[in-house]
Amino acid sequence: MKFTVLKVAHLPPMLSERLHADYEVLEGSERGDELDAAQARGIRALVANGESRVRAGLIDRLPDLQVIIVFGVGYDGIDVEAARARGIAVTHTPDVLTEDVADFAITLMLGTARRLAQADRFVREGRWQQGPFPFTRKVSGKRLGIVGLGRIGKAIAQRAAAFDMHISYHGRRPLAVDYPYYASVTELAAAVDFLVVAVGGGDSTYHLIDAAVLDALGSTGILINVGRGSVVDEVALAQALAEGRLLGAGLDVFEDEPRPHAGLLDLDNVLLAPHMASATWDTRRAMSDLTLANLAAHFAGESLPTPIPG
Ligand code: A2R
Repeated sequence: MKFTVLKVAHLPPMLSERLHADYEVLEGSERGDELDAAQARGIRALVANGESRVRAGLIDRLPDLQVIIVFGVGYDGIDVEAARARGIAVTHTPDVLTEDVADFAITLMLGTARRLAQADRFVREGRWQQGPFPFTRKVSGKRLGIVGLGRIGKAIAQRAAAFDMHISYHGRRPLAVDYPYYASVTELAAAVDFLVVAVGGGDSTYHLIDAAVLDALGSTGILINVGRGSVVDEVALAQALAEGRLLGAGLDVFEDEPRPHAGLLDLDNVLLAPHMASATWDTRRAMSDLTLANLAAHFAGESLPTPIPG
């Protein structure tokens, strides 16, 4: 007998195909209102991605739901309280994507400071013949502030150390590391050249990077976000960039994906990426394997490889 799984997100074919081979897969929306009661009954697992919104309304429609499986490390879109109240487990895919996301944070930092996208356009559009490309900003040896020194934040620090950067960080509490700790994110921003956001989403980090933090980072500062779009006040960011109160930004995540704030699209001092930090073949394969391993462990009655903490 195949167990029934509800898929509410776009998943890569390498995962979807294996899901379809091993399970009875129903495709649904995040609201689930296309499911009639008979279809909803019997759904034991729900597969989402890191951007999915799985609210109490959907959970309530699924009387037999036992586990929510997230393809991604962030699970701020899942109503964890509603799931826990029903004894529904939640899993995600930490660790396997840490290196790629850290690599991409460094890519955005270098790309923004050295204006790589603009340089590419400069060559393609034949502007090189009229004169040299304007000077850019140095990265090596500069001051880097990391907001969220977790798995990804630490991997970013490791890479930045190879660039002789001076690293400091902000989190909810100081950690047993040698980098200077700032209890205030605004004070951290005032003390660095580059501020990299590597925290997850949710209420506790909503607009943590606001106008005051951006002003503290200042007209020579660069903001990088590989955490969650909701952490940065995008309207304030677009204004700061447009007015030159912030030098630049490199963003992989946005408040309303896939629609970055319109004000950002016309700016020349922001590097935009389509939430692709973990999107390499190797890592998406590893994330797919871990997603399936969590699902299989659940149905085998074994302990889950990577449940969310708490
Ligand atoms: O505050 P702590 O000690 O729990 O540190 C965590 C920090 N963090 C926060 N920092 C400041 N204010 C908050 N309200 C807050 N909440 C959490 O973020 C920890 O150092 C870091 C998250 O690290 P991990 O849980 O190890 O997650 P990982 O794998 O590094 O991924 C971070 C996020 C994901 O949630 C996705 O949204 C994105 O990166 O890909």
